[in-house]
Amino acid sequence: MTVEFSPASESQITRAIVGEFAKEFENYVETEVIIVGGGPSGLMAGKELASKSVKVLIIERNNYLGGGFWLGGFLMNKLTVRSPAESILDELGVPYKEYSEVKGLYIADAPQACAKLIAATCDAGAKILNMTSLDDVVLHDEKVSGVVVNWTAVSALPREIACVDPVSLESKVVIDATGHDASAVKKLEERGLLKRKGQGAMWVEKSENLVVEHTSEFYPGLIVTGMAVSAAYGLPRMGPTFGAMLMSGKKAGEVAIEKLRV
Ligand code: 48H
Repeated sequence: MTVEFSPASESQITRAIVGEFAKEFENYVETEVIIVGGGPSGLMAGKELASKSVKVLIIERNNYLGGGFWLGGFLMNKLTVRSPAESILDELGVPYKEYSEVKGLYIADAPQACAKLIAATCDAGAKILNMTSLDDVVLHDEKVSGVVVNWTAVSALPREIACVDPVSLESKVVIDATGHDASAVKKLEERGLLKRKGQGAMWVEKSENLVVEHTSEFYPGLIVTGMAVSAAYGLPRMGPTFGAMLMSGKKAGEVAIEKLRV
């Protein structure tokens, strides 16, 4: 097979990347919602918001999206959700089956589920900044009004050459979807503005309902979702099952939309 690719020079390819990135970045320096963390809860929140035409940017410190959603648990790539969260797998078009031993416990292939969630979030129109880490929050009149970010690579530099100042991005609402770390919440705690209760011990029967129930504005301008909810409110953990992450992300999107309407 012979293939003739259309002509383009090296410099034209570089210009295409730099030009498009800079244009998009400039456009999202001020946005409606910033989501920190591109795991299952953050992606789901991004999908929910973008599908309702909200201008939303997801900031992810890794070069890949998906967080813990690529693996079901214990390095095994089968993931589980409990009813009623299979409705979200339906929404995403993820094939799954009911586990033969337990009614209402569903299993899917994690790579397929994660890829479908990422695709759905991008298709809905959410924009992504990869390799970008939360450095701080923007705080105006006791309200979170954006984030301070830096390239993730900067934190890997030796201290003596790491004088790279971060930049700020403004938004009406910030969603902390950074998982167990609850990184944005932590920034407020460091200033004595609130206290994280810290994630509780494992109790799957209780935890998933509680995480979805507590998905809310934890501090003016800052909504928590996913495992950041457990860390903020001191709720039990659920281990390797993802229904609450997906449903909490969807709810965080809904809570943000309500806030934007006020
Ligand atoms: C930019 C950041 C920063 C930062 C982190 O860990 P995640 O998958 O989080 P959730 O809450 O969507 O899902 C949690 C789930 O994966 C899990 O761990 C469960 C269900 N555990 C239960 C249990 O009992 O243990 O994704 C968080 C994302 C990741 O992609 C991080 O790289 C990213 O946030 N992130 N991005 N700046 N400071 N901190």
